[in-house]
Amino acid sequence: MADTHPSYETATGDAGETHQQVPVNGPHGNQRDAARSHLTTNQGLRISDNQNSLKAGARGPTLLEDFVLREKIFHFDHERIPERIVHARGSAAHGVFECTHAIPELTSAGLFAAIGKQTPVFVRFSTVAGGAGSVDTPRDVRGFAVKFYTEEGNWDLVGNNIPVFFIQDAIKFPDLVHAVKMEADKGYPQAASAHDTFWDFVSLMPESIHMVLWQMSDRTIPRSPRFMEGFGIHTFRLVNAEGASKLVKFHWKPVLGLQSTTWDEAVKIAGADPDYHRRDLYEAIDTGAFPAWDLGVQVFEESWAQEQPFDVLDATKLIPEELVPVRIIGRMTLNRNPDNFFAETEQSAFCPANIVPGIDFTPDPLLQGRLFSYLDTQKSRLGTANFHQLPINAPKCPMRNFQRDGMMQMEIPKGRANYEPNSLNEAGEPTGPRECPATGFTTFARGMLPNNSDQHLRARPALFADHYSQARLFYRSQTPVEQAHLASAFVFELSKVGLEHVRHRMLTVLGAVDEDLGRRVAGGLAMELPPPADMAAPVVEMAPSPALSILSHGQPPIEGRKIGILFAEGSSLKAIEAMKTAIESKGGKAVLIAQKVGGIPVDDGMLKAEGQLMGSPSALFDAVASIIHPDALDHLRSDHAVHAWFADAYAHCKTIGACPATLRLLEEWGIARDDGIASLEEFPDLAPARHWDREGKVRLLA
Ligand code: HDE
Repeated sequence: MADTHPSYETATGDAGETHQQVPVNGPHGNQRDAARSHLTTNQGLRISDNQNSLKAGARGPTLLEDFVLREKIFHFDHERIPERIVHARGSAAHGVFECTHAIPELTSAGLFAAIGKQTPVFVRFSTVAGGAGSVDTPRDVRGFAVKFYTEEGNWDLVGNNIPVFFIQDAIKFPDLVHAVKMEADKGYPQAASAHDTFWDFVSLMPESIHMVLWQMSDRTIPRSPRFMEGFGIHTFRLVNAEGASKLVKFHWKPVLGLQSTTWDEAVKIAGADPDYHRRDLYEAIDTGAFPAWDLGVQVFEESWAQEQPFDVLDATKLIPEELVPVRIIGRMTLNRNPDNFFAETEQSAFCPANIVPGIDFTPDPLLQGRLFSYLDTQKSRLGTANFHQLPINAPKCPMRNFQRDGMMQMEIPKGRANYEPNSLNEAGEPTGPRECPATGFTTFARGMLPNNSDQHLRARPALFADHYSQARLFYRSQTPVEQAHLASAFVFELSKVGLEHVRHRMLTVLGAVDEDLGRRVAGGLAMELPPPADMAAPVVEMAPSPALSILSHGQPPIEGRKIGILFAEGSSLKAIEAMKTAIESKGGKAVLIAQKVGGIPVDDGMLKAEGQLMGSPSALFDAVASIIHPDALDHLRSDHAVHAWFADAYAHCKTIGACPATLRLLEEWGIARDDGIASLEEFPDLAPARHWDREGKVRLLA
């Protein structure tokens, strides 16, 4: 009977066998829900049974005829596409960019034309080296790719969270990426630069050293994308409606401020929550705590650029903010999570060549290579030249041209006009679109930077030879705590390098950057500091730039930070609620943690935790508070997770808000009281300051 599937079919075996019951209709039996939409094949045919394949008898082989099964398995077999060759792991969000300071005198780009002008954006943050399934918190550069869906076409500002890059010329990019990815023979390490081939390569490429210093700084272990800066890196051009042009560098400044983890935290977070950044971004947006960034520009004249001791076309160099201030021109707010990770985040295709009138490229040889690479790789990743038609990539303004056909063409262009010029209008037919000399994109007639000649040479400009000045500037602009982190990061990474001569060579490079840095790293490796490496150009001393440091900006606010509150049996409900309110009234997020999540008796009823202690180590929080009853101490002190919670929070230099019973516990465990161990009353004001003076007491720093 077609309409009433029995849940079980009675199958009769050979004569003499007992009867067996064979499930034929799955766990839902013949449930029918008229309100539910119908499950269909890809051809729209309603499916009657999604639990059982079609067989020759209940115990017989599956029939080739079962097109429902074949279609389903076929599609599943092809669900994966190649992951990005770099920046494979990422997460993204939709949002809006709003112009807060119009700059029509600098650019004709419509999105900067008037205060209040809004442009939709899609932003993808990524790690670089690891595969799509790797963790969120390796030591790695982060991608910061923004697609602006402007009224004049899509503009992609495909940047990183570091303002400089490892190499000067695109021709070295495949070598760099091969060196940093898992080693070719071994297939490991995943998402890590701490191995022979990376350090072999960079120790032979002195142009990398400036970026390597940034990479060994806390910038590459960010607290989450919400607390990262972004940079367009290259020098671009702004062109106004009159055709006058200035040079520009783009900066994103997080409204919540810059914040990083410590290395030990990053390692622990990788185990406790491999999706830490992805989750952080998703949850912040989901709960209405929309992350935001200000877009700033450093604008300068070509004549100014020509007087500098560095070349603005060299992507291994930055322009200190103290030399050219960053002017804020707009704010980007991420306010909507993607509905579908694959369709949007995975299929998004960013490309530095996606540009709009009013913005143009420069001959930076790294940028020039990128202008080719992205479109090329996306054809191979997304399988067809028509990937621009995917909803996430399609411009929101009209898109019309004579490009036709190709695999997976989704549009149905009408008429015969698929070439230009044509005179089909004379036959009463549509002619199709026409070029627009007045409003269309025109490449800026390039200014003649002195190092920008018409000759075609395989050469680099003379100033590109200075690899050390800005690396030294970076190191000397850090606070002592950051310098110690940097040196310790080098020690960690180089300790993983098995090739003695590579370590030795790296020490010559570091000694050339700064003798103090070289000595610390050599000390950490128990090696002698060799003489500094030869330099292709002399070092130019530059005044320190505090803007390059994360910690010189003072105590971060509690807004947007996550605070863990530990409670146990008998804890004071009133005190917990008061703490939660104090944190949340300042814009922080309080998360209740206990040994069990289902509900624990507190002094005034039952309280449910939002996180179980074992799965919520203190590394996941910006600061921790603990509200416990003295009677719970016996039980808590025997739990290693409790000890680790406090010991890690202490070692990660976090503020600990402690009730008197917690103080007893800390004292027993030898966690000495200091300025960062606060009473419950002081805690909300002090969190999430870090107490870096502890660091030297808990770990060996280089
Ligand atoms: Fe990329 N880069 N890159 N890159 N890059 C890619 O494009 C490339 C560089 C950056 O979230 C690829 O679609 C070359 C600098 C981001 O989807 C590929 C060179 C900067 C993303 C590619 C560079 C970046 C990519 C891989 C040297 C910072 C992720 C997958 C000339 C300004 C975008 C893809 C996303 C992705 C090539 C250097 C940023 C292979 C050849 C410098 C944020 O096309």
